[in-house]
Amino acid sequence: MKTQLLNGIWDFALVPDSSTKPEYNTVTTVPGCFDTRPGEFGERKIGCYRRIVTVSGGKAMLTIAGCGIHSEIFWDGISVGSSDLPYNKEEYIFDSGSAGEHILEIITDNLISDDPGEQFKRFYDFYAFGGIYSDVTLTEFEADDIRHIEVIPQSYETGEVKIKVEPFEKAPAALKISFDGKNEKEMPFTEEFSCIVPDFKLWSPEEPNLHTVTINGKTVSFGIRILDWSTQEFKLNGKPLKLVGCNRHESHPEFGAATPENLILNDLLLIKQEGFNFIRGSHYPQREIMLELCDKLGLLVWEEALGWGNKPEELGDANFIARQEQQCRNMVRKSINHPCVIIWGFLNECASNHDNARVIIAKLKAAINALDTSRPVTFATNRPRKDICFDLVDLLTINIYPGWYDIVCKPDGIGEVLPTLDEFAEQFKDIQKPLIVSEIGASAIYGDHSGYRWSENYQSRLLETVVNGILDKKRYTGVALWLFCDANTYIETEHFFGRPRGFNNKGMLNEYRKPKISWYKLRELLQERGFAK
Ligand code: ADA
Repeated sequence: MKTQLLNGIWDFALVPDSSTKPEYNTVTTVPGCFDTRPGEFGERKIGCYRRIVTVSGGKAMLTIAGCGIHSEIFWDGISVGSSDLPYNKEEYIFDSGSAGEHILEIITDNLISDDPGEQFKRFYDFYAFGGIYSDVTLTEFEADDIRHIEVIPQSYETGEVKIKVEPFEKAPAALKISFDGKNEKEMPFTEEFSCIVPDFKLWSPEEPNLHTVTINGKTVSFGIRILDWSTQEFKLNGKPLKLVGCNRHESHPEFGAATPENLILNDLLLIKQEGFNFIRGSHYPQREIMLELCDKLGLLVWEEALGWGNKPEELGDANFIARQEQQCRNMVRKSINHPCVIIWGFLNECASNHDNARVIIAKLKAAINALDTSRPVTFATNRPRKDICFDLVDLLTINIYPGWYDIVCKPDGIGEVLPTLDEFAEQFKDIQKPLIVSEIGASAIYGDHSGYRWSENYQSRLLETVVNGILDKKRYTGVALWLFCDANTYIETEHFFGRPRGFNNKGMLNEYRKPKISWYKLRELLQERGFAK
């Protein structure tokens, strides 16, 4: 098996529609978003990427770990696959032909269509970037090479794990297995087996110990930790967790969704230094480097499939449902070995007060549980007072905006925060599921210190009240504040009225990661409360 990383410089053309033939008269870099190129922001077009790839010939798998809205892949001019699942990691298997040079083209757009089955909608409150967001790799394989390995921890007391092994096309005769590169053992092929990890160390936010397993030359990293969400508490290795964190978009004005690795690292270090232990990866599958870093830094992650405010007609559309199911399967397959991922989610703020939601939510939960039952599954609701789907999922996760949207014209809405938290604690007092505020926050324009709504000080007062409230109220298992940093959003729809500068301005930092007042104040608060050092 040989894997080539195909990142770097590619030939490039941007065309307005599919009837225009690309001329490839310029270049671009992969990963990269074409609508962050000078002069192209806000353009909805088709990005055409081309490069030469040298292979030994035979079967190959191309992996694209996330790209724009609709994509099609061509090998020597012949289509080898397509995707309409933005932000998803997808694998394409094809015959690469004879040894030597071949032409690989990836055609990927940021065109938004109003077809109900589409996964990215015009009304989503984050900018739909175009381009290739993440790594592109090509793996040449033999039929009995190992394609995929899953490691599911079974016990934090014994270090037992269940391992699933998937070959490309046919089972190899034997498996050669070693943990942490030591003591290789051989056994006859089996698709699934349990074993004890030698000299195991547990993974936790405080001590994020990782192990590796190598099977027939393929290595994956994993961590041993067991989650328990069977009561109102959320436990990791038997110890209750209080989740205190923020939502984060993979977004930057200069890089779009193709954020550089170093920027991701710096964001995570900021989050960790702040005293947060939890990130909700809103609102789409996360980049692998982000999850790898969270594994190593001991940050806990909620990962979710792409969805936002989906309406009853979308929730009932057969294509929409099938694509959502596929997204959930892709996400679990991609991330199952990451100990940092502690929650699977989907359909942020869908019409969960409508019957159509019950059908799709049950299907997505089942699609995830068919692959993984070691983590809780949920969706974030923005209608907790009239939601009819709470019984279908494992957690109670609510997006609420007391003091921001949920006020009319009082001079100051911060007084709404604690009573609202009390109201939901009371509503859910008898349900044996953890209760998490998955979004809460207020907009603040960077530099506005007036103290009124939209100012940094108002946002800070609101978020401080929230964090104290969540830490004081036992019924709450956690909170993900909205939002880590300001992020590009609507410029094309009427929603721009609520999004000055074309940004969702509820960040605690601005889009260039410059702190607002809340960032400093919350750090002090989290230090006092024993979360930050
Ligand atoms: C919702 C939504 C977020 C964002 C937020 C806001 O709760 O889930 O993506 O749009 O509201 O800023 O209004």
